[in-house]
Amino acid sequence: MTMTGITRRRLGGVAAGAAAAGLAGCAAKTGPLPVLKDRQFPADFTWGAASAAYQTEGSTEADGRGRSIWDEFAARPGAIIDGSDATTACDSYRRYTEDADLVAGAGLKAYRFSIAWPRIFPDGAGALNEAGVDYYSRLVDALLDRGVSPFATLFHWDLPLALQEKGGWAARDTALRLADYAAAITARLGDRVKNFIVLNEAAVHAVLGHVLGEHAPGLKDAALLGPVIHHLNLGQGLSVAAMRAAQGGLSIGTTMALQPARPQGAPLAFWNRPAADGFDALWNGAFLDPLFKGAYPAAALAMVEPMLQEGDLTLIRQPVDFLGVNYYSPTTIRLDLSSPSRIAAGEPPAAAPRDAFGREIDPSGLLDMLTRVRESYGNPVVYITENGCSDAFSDGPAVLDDGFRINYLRAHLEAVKAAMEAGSRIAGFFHWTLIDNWEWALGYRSKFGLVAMDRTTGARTPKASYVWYAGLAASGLLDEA
Ligand code: GCO
Repeated sequence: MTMTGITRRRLGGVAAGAAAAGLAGCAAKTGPLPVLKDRQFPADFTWGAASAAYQTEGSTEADGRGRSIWDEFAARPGAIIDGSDATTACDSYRRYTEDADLVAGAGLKAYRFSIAWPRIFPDGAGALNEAGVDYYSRLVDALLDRGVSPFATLFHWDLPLALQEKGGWAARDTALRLADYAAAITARLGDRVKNFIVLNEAAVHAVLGHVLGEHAPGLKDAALLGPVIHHLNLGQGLSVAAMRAAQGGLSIGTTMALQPARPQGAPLAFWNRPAADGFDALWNGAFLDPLFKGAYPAAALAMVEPMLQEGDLTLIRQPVDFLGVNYYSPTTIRLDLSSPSRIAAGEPPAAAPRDAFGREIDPSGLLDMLTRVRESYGNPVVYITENGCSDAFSDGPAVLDDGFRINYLRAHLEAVKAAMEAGSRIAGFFHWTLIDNWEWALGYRSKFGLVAMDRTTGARTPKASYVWYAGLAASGLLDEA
């Protein structure tokens, strides 16, 4: 199965015209949002920032860390747009107390980071690397000392290379290894970390890593999609069960990249509708349905069925304490009869505003997904675990006076508030991201931070959005545009 023209950037809109769209585009919004009753978030709403190990830590050879699939992928000629790698990134492995200061300095009460599996199990399984655990233990203590709750993601795409060599997520065994790792982390950090996120955006990892070859492990084999989806889901279920068995009192969730799939030419897009529905089933339904309903959508079932073993769907349907929702933009899909999947990236409406990164800006897509989670999946507690926008592509310094980012955030927080007023149980919001970092295949050219980083010195400089977000976290009152 191929999905014509679908790339990381097109998933969030369309690449063409990104530069031309300019920063001014970030100010606009489309799609009807209901008028808010008020703009005050509850006092107990959690304001946070999010990051990921591979994008920030650097020190990829320190203290016995094993190799990850991203080390291998980034070294391939042409894999990373600017030829960079993440061996330094934000140098957070050494500068984590500065990061913790920045989180606390903005008055944020939570920090979402991920744990690098290859630091804990350098060979993917077997002997645990104490020095790797120590790093996260120190990071957790630094956060707690500053009154910040750690939210730890267990798998943010950096699989130990040794597991990939045994088949990676196409192999059922990887799901069992994830559960071992989850249990080990719970035993070591569960005394202080109360909030865990098992997977980050399994759909992105499955599709971009295994079908499109744009992310590690860089495979282009559509036949892997079913096995990878199912084993990620299975690993999640096994992990939740293992963590609960290891310790009570934890709040355990998982994070999905939820994107409404809109048929090109909507609202009269009946021709493209089946392709959009097919994409939705693979991208959203293949993860939401097994978790909350214990079943795969029909379009996904055909792919995963050969891997399904008795009891798997019960294991996957482990109750979670919350769902993490990452949202950046909707995606537009068209029917492509020349593609075996019939799914192709479409063109968003011509008038749709774009961010400087080329992604369509439409907070109504976030409201749509939050509404669907509430109405179709039993209204679980939700944290928005990522939302934010990038500067225009550039090898130069970040834009410090980033009013476009404030506008983007304000518009998406209006969607969050609208969902809450309609009954969604949304407990918090994590800005993606704290510090400009290594944006996967886009290297250092794309910058999403509240804080800029000088790549030569590592010095951190808060942007206007950092000050704005700090004000919001202090009052909980969303200002008017
Ligand atoms: C994601 C990622 C982040 C990206 C962000 C911006 O989960 O998609 O967690 O790693 O950097 O989405 O593209």
